[in-house]
Amino acid sequence: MFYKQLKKFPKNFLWGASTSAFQVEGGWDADGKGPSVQDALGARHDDITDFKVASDHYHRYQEDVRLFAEMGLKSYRFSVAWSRVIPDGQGGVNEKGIEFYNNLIDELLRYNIEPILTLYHFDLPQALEERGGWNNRETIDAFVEYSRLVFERFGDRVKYFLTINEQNVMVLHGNALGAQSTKKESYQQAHHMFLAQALSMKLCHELLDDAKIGPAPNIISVYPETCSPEDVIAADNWMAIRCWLYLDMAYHGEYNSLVWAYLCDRGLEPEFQEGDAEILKGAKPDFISINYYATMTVSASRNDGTDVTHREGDQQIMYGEEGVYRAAVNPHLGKTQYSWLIDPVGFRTTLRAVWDKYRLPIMISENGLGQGDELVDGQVDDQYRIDYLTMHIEQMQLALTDGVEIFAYCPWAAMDLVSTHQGYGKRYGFIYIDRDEFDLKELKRIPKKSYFWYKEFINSNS
Ligand code: BGP
Repeated sequence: MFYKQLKKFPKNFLWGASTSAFQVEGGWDADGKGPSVQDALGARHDDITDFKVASDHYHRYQEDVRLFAEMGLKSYRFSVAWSRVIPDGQGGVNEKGIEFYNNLIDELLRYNIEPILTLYHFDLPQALEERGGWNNRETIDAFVEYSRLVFERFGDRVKYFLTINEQNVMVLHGNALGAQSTKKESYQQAHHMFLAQALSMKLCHELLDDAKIGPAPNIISVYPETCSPEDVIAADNWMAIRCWLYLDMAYHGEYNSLVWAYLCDRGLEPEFQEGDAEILKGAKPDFISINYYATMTVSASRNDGTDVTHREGDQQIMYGEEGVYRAAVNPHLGKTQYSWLIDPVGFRTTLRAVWDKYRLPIMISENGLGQGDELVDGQVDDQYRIDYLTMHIEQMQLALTDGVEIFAYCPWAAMDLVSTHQGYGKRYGFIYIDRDEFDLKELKRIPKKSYFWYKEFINSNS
């Protein structure tokens, strides 16, 4: 299908950019911050960049926000480090931590940049982890208490909240993020997170009249390798397990029936306590946020013990699962330097599918290209990133023309930051931070070519 004319992005479209606390802030123990699971993970590996200093945004947020403003950002998506504001995860509040986010929010608003606040982005307070983390139902109460604090202290100025970043990635690939859980435990943890999310969304609506809140899983399209009906079913299975479960829970407050059947069949179904079903149904999101990087392609499981494979460097972390799916190669897609697939058309497909299923406005909270950018004569020529983002924005505009309601685009990342598991050399930002993996240098901020491109783009589209 083609259009003679494409729909224009609305004037108030929230062109933005994203970061997360543990990847950008540094100041890991500054002013009373408690450790998070990410700090504990860093301490276990001295061969990878740790998050102690990261991009030192904690100490340089004013300079950073000024640069965001000069880039013309209309929104900025960041996360609050739970253990910065409640060092033990539950109980005492660290006013210094609150002050940091108050200052950051005020600074953003001074430049008319809409703050978009993620409550929880991979950095559970270590104190809670030591008490069982998400296996322990007390973590649900702790999350609700923490949400209340965030809504009460920042809700007078923040209008958009995201609950949990990429819950599906934490559940499916928790090991890559430092968790060591069995599959059974992972689904019990997921159940507790669903409850925490529902309670937090409900509380947000009770406390704040104007605020909007939504989930932020990593949502993609899963293609069948061929038109064999078995491959199609495999793609459908994996799409339900990997993606729809998380949005269905946020929206319907009910387990996707296919996924529930799969969980029961394997003895992975979580334990429900009395009242859980009501809690899950007791809240609805106002919008859906998705992180999109690339699609996946799968074929039918051979069920012969060979489905599970590990493809080094592959973003899809395509392990496969006996009886469910098998990783397949998509010969139609290119890859980034880090072997992540590039599929802008899949972005449009994904946006259409999410809109069709839920009919809620969509925010894109992540999308971007990680590359080992180089600083040459004081400049970074990241034309590849401009090309990547341009292709995705074109497809987003097509989706908009298809009728999908989209209101925000916040590519990853506003500035260079530490990758979740591939160090500082893998850069995503519009702003280069001059540091190496281990040599912090002066952490100078240097706008890349993509910074000037995005500035021009936002300027002519708003
Ligand atoms: C998403 C995470 C982000 C970010 C991004 C890039 O899954 O929400 O925190 O890290 O992916 O991934 P990576 O850092 O592994 O390259």
